[in-house]
Amino acid sequence: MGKLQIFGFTRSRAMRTLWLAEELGLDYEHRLTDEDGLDYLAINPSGKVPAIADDGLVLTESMAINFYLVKKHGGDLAPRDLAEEAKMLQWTFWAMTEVEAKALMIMFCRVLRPEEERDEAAADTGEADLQKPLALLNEALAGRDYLVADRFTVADLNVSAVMSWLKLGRVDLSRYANLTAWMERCLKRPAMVNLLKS
Ligand SMILES: N[C@@H](CCC(=O)N[C@@H](CS)C(=O)NCC(=O)O)C(=O)O
Repeated sequence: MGKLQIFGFTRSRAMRTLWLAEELGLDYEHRLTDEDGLDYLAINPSGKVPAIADDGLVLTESMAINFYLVKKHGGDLAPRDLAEEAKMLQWTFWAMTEVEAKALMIMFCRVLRPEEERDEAAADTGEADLQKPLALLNEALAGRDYLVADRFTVADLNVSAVMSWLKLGRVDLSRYANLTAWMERCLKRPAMVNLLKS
């Protein structure tokens, strides 16, 4: 049996898969796509990260990878029944479709692009558009520590990984107390903190 291989640099969407692998205590190999002798396009023809290779299975799409790994290895992060799984998928799809693209756009327009290519107006519009989804998430977290169950699950990991782009994009979250407390709870977990040190 080959060791699980996770492809993609840490500060990318590969982070959510590396984070999960750390949470699950998996024995894995972290590989970069520009590694000497590696034909990454044969693994993922889009060239994007992350991808994994596991026992002959090659899988792309960060959130599909995370559901595969958590269901394969089980434990507290995994769904315990169909209803939990459905809610975990619901929140994961929600983050990907309602938040991720805008969060990335803001991060690039405000912080990551070279100064002369930044676009504060586009970032401000994106931030205004995100107020509804952010208020919804904040409300969903009222009176609870985690999104789906009374424990940290793959839903919290997936959604907070998307939300972490907002922090990097300097989006003002100060009016969303439940959301910021939950993000702190998730993003300060030892597995994530250690990953960011590496
Ligand atoms: N929907 C994909 C998106 C993957 C993606 O766009 N990854 C970025 C890094 S965060 C990438 O590889 N970009 C390089 C490129 O577009 O060529 C997923 O969630 O895995």
